Amino acid sequence: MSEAAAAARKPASRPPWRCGRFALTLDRPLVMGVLNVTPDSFSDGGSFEEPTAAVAQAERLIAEGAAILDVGGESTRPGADPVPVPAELSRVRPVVLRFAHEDVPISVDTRHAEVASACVEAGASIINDVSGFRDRAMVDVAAGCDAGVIVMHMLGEPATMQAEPRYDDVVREVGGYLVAQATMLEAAGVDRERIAIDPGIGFGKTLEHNLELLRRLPELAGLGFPLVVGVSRKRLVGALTGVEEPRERLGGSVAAALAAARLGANVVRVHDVAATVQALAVQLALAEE
Ligand code: HH2
Repeated sequence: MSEAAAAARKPASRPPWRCGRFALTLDRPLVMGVLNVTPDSFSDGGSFEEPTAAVAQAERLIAEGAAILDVGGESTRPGADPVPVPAELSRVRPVVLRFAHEDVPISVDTRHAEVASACVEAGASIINDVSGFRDRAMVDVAAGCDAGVIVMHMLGEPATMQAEPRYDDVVREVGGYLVAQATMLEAAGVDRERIAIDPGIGFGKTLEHNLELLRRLPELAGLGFPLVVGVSRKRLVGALTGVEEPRERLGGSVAAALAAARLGANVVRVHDVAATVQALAVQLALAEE
């Protein structure tokens, strides 16, 4: 193939995603490793609740190739109990502080402005808000710092989101919501290059809604923002495979991450970093000429 033809086949280059002191290049999919410092997360609750266990797991995820570490202190599984802010902060802040000066950006997965603010101060470079910056105080935190932000779509609240979710066209409605929230953030003073979007697989969606969102991911990738997708170990994988135990959903989770990356996801949020990094490397090599 001629050089000109090769250049023509290359995906259009995107500006980097600006996240504090990091500028994340998006010419290949990035793996975001999940660290839940919680007693009750749906797949790993209780495993990394102790600070030493949490730090050891973070080190492991980074060594396995995570390009971003996503640290959460409150489970958002359907029906989960809300966690008081001081408790959430005491779970996540030590991990953020420990990794604040490493080469991997730390993302804080929280719905609470006080937690986001304290973690950015402690060195976090990304605010990952599963409630999509609906809370004005969270918008103010984002506008007052230079962290990257992930705007995720969730229908309602974790306690009620799976009670008969309905959409006319799930992809259009989720995409429209994400663009509206991103536009609102820009108007509030958050630079566009800092904003990423996420359809929120499993957050107020039936199996069919989730599948439709994943199959039509190129439509969301075309909205002009870095696209984050999290399917890892979720109920969708269990429903398609009959595997009840979330930790045993590795094969399905890797397949979903590969598909999401192929269909336009820039960041895949996963629990099993090593297997996903390995699978993506092979997928990428096979797509190259
Ligand atoms: N999924 C979960 C939590 N945070 N953030 C983004 N941006 N996208 C997601 O899909 C997403 C998310 C749920 O997974 P997990 O953190 O493993 O479970 P829990 O909420 O029970 O802690």
